[in-house]
Amino acid sequence: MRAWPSPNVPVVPGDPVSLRLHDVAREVVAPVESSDPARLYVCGVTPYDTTHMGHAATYVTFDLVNRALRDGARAVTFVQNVTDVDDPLFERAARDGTDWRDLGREQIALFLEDMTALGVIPPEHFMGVMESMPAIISAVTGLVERGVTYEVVEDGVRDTYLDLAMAGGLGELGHLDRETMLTFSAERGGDPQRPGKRDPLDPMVWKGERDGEPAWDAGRLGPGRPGWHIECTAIAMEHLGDRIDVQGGGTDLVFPHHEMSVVQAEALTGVRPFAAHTAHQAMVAYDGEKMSKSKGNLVRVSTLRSEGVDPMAVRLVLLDHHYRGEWEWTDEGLATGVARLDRWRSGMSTDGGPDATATIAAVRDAIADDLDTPTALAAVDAWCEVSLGAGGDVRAAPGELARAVDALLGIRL
Ligand code: 5CA
Ligand code: ZN
Repeated sequence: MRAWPSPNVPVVPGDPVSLRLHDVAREVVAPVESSDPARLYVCGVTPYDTTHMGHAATYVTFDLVNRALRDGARAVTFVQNVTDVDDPLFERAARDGTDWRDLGREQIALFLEDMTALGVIPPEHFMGVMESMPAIISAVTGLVERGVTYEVVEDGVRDTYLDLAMAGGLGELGHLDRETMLTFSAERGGDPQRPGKRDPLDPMVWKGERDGEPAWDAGRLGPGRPGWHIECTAIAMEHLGDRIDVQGGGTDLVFPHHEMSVVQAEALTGVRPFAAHTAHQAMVAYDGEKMSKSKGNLVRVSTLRSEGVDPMAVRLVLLDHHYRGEWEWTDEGLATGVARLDRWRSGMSTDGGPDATATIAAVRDAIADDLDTPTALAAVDAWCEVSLGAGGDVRAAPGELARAVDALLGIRL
């Protein structure tokens, strides 16, 4: 489907710094290897209750990854899915007495507006499940042909599961004990209690048609719809191939979603590891709990926009927190973002200022160091402090720094 429009990304003077990013599989901060183009896959929204600050934090974080790679003159192929066919979407539509397709369309439109306002570079391939059905069916069929699936039949309905043991076993993404995996599986779309499964953790890859639910024709699989994880495996592989450089999303996806996506891809190709890096945005909280659709404790980007809050101030609030630390959205945090935006605008709209070379280098260094955005913001704050105090006589400096802040941090002044 059509993504949102691309912002203009200026070229930054000086030398780019290679990105080092935490990898949850290896539990180290390691360089993102320089394949060209770099292949970035970020799990997209399930289109209801979009776009809250947790979603926004995730997409701004991976936008920084995208920008850091591009700064090094590397092409990036960025792919993102939209889970436009899934149980939570049907449930919400049923609750609200609306059609799930209409709900999806309306929420995707809102998401595009929010991403545009936040200055996120759009994916090259922005793919819904419905439009990716041939690729998904072919991935499931591929697993069946490799003999790593089995069926569970109940009331004449035939569901297909991945046999984890035959597929090579679970990877080490989550570093979790089995009990935690079972808990997460039950909480996050799995069905560990279902009788007839070989391993309670085996994920469903194709769900046979049920009354009143949408279904697609899938040859030997029978009519039905995809399981959740196979959607991301298939969409990533269709547009990026057998390996990707960065797989991203929030920490709530580490298990089972990313783990299963990887196991499925590796079972299909035999190429390991499928994802050189897997990185996760920590959960953003509100009112003392993870901001989540199911709890309803949401602050939406669109609500703030309609209240006249500059989306760049929202982006500055998100960047004020390191992506690997959990944090809570607060009114005070927003006020800090608004004030900082004001100060940066004043500091960078002068006729001249202190030389910005070292500040630009500091911003680059901080981002390259596992996206240390608080340090990057502090470097720009310090430059503004001097600019608005003692001033400076380098005519090009304010413009240069403004362009660097635009390109590297995605803050348009
Ligand atoms: N469609 C699936 C991924 S394939 C999904 O998880 N959709 S979602 O709408 O629930 O979330 C979209 C993205 O936002 C995911 O990457 C998720 O990990 C992230 N996310 C959700 N809630 C939060 C939160 N409170 N803090 C940070 N990130 C979050
Ligand atoms: Zn996903």
